[in-house]
Amino acid sequence: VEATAAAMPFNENKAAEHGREAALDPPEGTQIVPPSSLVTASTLAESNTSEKLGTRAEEGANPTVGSLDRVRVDSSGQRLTTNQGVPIADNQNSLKAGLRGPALLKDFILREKITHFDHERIPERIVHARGSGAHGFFESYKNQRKLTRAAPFQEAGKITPVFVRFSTVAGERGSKDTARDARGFAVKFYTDEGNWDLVGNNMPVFFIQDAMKFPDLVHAAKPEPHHQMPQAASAHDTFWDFVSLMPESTHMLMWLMSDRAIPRSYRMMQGFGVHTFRFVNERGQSSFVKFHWTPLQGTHALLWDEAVKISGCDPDYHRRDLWEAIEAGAYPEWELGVQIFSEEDAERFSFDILDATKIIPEELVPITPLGRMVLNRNPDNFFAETEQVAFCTAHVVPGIDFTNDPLLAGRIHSYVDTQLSRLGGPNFHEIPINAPIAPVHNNQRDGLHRQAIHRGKVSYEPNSLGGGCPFQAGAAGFVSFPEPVEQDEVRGKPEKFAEHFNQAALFFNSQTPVEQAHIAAAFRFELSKLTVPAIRQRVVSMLRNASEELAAQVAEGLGMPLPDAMPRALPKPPKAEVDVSQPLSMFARPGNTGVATRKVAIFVGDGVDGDQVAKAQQALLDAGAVGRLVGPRVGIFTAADGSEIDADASFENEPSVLFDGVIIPDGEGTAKVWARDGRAAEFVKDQFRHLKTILALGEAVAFVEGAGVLRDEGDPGLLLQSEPEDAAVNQFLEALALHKHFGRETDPPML
Ligand code: HDE
Repeated sequence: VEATAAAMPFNENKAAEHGREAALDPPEGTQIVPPSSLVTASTLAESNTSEKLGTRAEEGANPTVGSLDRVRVDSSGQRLTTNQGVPIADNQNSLKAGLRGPALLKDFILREKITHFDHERIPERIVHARGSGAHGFFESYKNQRKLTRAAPFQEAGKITPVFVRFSTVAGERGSKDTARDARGFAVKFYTDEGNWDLVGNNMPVFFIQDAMKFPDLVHAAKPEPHHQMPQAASAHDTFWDFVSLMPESTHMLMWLMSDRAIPRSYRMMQGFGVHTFRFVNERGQSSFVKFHWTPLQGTHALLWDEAVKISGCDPDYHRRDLWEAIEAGAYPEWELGVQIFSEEDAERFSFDILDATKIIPEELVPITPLGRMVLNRNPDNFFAETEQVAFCTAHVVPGIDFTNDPLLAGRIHSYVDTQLSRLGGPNFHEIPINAPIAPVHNNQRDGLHRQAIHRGKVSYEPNSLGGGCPFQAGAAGFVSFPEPVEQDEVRGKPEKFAEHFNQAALFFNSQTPVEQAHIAAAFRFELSKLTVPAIRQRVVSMLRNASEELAAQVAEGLGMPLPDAMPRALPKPPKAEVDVSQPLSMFARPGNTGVATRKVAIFVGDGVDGDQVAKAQQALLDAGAVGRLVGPRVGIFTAADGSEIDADASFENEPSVLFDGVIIPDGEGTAKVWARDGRAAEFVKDQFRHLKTILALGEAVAFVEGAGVLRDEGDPGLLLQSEPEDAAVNQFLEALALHKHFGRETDPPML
């Protein structure tokens, strides 16, 4: 039977659940063949054409598939069983003493089912609880042996499987995707010399310089402990109280108040390793590196009002976006690059390269591209993969090593430690998503949930009974970079760590006026939520050291006098090398994927011009964009030419904020119906307010203007054509590729 809903129109067995006859002879469950599109373990294995070494990547190929195959479960055509493999006769009724009698304790089937259910949840991550993952691969452009002996970079074209998890930081596991927050960008490389985790963020700096302050930061940022509010938001007293007492956070606050904190998509964010790491080559020579991921899709953001509304109508906005793009074959791609520099370079910089609140401007050290990462497969199971994946900064491979960044030191401890309670013991490396594809041999034994069955009687080294195996790898193994250490043991910070504002200024001064205005508005919003005026004052006084202009705007926006500037830790700060760095603006990276994956609403209703709808739909499809037919309700409408149009979305279930643009066709009286529908007018208003591309044709023009849209011939995103032009849809696509039309933006918004 084919797997359509029609094949199982209703539950045939329902009647047979009742009465004594049924209890003694339960019927077999209905079964259907799963849809052919369902990807099974065997079809995936067939598509696994990539080898680990020396091959070029192929679209759709994924080398992790083979290794996870052994644990995949595909239940199609299978009987229901207990965890012991015992077939279950009846999955509807518990065992009772008589049809109306008490349930019995000996019902091991009910007890097993409920007991397992009771323990389905594991503790969520203390930070980065909300996330989404995907599989893919990394492909090295060149052999980089001179630079590093790290396995992924040893051959041109070498493929290394990866699993990536993107996340917000502060919110709980079920919180909204579009919170104003940093985003995690964690990549697990399954290299043939073991797993390497590059656990980064979408911002290149951090709030604090020393791991000692991390629990304080997180306690301040999380919902306040007395009433557990607000969820997934930094706009509250404790967060701003803490950061305003920690001036080193100023630079990160600039990033956090910028549009980087409300990305349009996980696919449209940069990623950064944040700390300085080392590359070490075969000869043991080391260079310092900073890791950068650059999205081919460009860096794009939402507006704050849009983010707020999306959090209501689709809290899974980023998760859905990533999932749908991969399902549609529009595989997101990033280039991995590194800034490479020496110990001597580092000494010359005005800042300390061990200070995670500092970037290295690209003008000082340009980015060298190393390879590309493509995400081409969604997980089979969210819990098994995305929830149980355990990233650890301690997971490095030969060729990659740490530096003395004191924040990194704390992380090297924290990530392994937190998995012990989150994943319930020391064997979390055996969970399939965490297991390396490189073989694992050592004398660690036992512990909760051990999967491996170690053979033989030897679990120590040296041994003679096991032939000395597993034997130590010597120079072929991980050799720590021999960094000389000769200093007093102290609790303290180097002098250069005391300069807190140069790079906050650099960031602000490198933004376009549009981005600067958004930063000022974000500070205004966040600080307006505080209940303690003194905290507001402290933040603004801190901002004065980064930008007088910004501080003045924020103070004005809050209706408060400008406070004195915060005293600096370093009265005479060193001069910064650069005052402006253009790559720090999001506009520096428009991307090269055009309108692909952009979502467009095409309004429909009775009497709509069916030809215009069909042409718009086809043009969007051809351009790789996603067109949805949105009507006053879902279902069938009759177009002016008598044809039937099936709306798959409605003004109610897919409001404006879920679309990047709208096409409103002509029709016979259709626009009059829309004009009386408050939801349609709201839709158009929000499209306009959120700087999106609007194409209105024929009688729809009057409707759009009536909804409050301000006609402006100079606005490239406002295409109002009473006499529709032949090229209308192409003009729309060109405007859509610009993402947003910032020339339209005013504060407050005008309609
Ligand atoms: Fe994390 N961080 N972090 N962090 N972090 C965690 O590990 C921690 C920091 C980052 O998708 C935890 O497995 C300390 C910087 C990401 O599973 C925990 C310090 C950066 C993820 C932890 C930092 C990050 C985490 C919670 C300061 C950017 C999500 C659950 C010393 C470079 C990974 C877990 C995923 C997760 C500790 C600061 C990125 C508690 C102690 C800086 C992307 O171990």
